[in-house]
Amino acid sequence: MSENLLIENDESTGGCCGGSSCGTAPADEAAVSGVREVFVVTGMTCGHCVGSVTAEVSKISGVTNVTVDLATGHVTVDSEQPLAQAEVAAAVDEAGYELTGLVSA
Ligand SMILES: [Cu+2]
Repeated sequence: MSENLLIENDESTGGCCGGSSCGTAPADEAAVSGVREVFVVTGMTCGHCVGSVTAEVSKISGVTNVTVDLATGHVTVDSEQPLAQAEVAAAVDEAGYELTGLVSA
C-alpha cells in the first residue's frame, strides 16, 4: 500500500514542474490586488521613520500592503481600488513626513 502512495507522489511532482502552469505562479500575486502606486516621500532617515509611514499609510481604507524603500524614499502602496494622492499625502503628513510626488511604474 505504501508503494502505491510513493508512485503517486512521484508522478504528481514531476507533472507539476514540467507543466506550463509553473510560469503563472509569480504573476498571480501581483494580479490579485487591484492597484499599485509608488509615491516619493522625503524626510525618512531610518527604520523608525519607515515604520511610522508604513503604519499610517496602512490605515487608509482599501490598502492591502505598504512597502518602503528607505534608500530611494519610494513608498509602494498596494490597494483594492485607486487611492487619492491627497489621502496618501495626508497619511504621510500624519506620520511627520512629506509626500512629494508619484513615481510612474
Ligand atoms: Cu527615523
